[in-house]
Amino acid sequence: MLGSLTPPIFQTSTYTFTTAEQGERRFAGEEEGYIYSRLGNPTVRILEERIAALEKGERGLAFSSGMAAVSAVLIALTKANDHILCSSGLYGCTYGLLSMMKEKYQISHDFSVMDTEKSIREKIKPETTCIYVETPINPTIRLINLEVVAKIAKEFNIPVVVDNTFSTPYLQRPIELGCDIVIHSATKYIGGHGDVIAGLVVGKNDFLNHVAMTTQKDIGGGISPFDAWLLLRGMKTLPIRMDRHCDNAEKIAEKLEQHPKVTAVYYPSRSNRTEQGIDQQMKRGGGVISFEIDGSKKDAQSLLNQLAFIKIAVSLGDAETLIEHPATMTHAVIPEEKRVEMGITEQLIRLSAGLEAWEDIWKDLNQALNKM
Ligand code: LCS
Repeated sequence: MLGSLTPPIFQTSTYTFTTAEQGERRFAGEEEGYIYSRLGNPTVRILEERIAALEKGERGLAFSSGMAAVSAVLIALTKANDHILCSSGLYGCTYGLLSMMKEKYQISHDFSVMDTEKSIREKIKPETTCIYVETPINPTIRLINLEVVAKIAKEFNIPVVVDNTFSTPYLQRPIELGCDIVIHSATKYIGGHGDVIAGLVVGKNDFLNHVAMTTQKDIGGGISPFDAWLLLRGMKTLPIRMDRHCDNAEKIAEKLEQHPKVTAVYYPSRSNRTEQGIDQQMKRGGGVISFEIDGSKKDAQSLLNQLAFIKIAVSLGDAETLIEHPATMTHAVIPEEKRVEMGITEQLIRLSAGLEAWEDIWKDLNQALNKM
């Protein structure tokens, strides 16, 4: 715009009409143009076009949080008495949303490990209107073969929604694998600097136009122009940041596997990538590693307390290395029995490798593990 390299921030809530008749035409959809920033904003529009291009979808929509994106999509895809089939592991608040939808609107859900075609098919019901998966799953880093899920979903004419937060379009593009809708908590790698809460959705024009005019417009979880601008800035460095996150995570995963106090390491390029025949799905393993320690909840907490360089914090995908205890933090809302079934034990720790020198990250983690 006016030759500006960086998109300007259109920090405006509303747009003036030259005449009352123009206002009428805009509201009637007979004339292109902005009306009100909850319905559309030029800075936000640039962000939506860029995420659609990166994910190879027709249209993008931006939201004020990842959860605003998840809820707008799930509410748009369901009505009372419908059913959602989910990966056997989801971010805690997504689980919370599904529980609320079940309690208030009788929209039921089931979980499937989705490791075989049978495990998917047997959970699909006549009232299933959506398949919702995370891969890698937060926080167990289990993977789901998206091509297999998409193939089966097509037979039943059910849309597949993929939460691509952990991978980003740099590492994995679900739409190219046959899935229908992609969601991001852009708070994570897309923003990349720990300074914004935001969500993104990409998919076909028909469905996204419907979301824009219903669950986005009327529930009102759109993004602010400034937050959109922060994401546009973050996106510019996405590939180099992702490669560094992956380099660091690969090194830390390797070191963790050799540590006597660590009983299991979950990281895509090592433990569970080739098993399911999905080498091609992710370009690299991503920046998040989960691991189990030989000890109790108290030991897990004392490990975190011993760290000096690594920050104890939820979220992921930031420049700083962050560590958390899913069972008592991000996934604490999931009832214990269900949580353990998902593989979220009290021994499980999640680490988001930052952009620092990997030696500094490992030095701190190693000294804390040794003291545990
Ligand atoms: N989807 C996934 C996979 C997530 O990890 C999160 C947040 C969300 C959706 C929701 O996004 P938000 O509304 O926070 O932008 N995950 C978090 C986590 O693991 N730690 O803190 C937040």
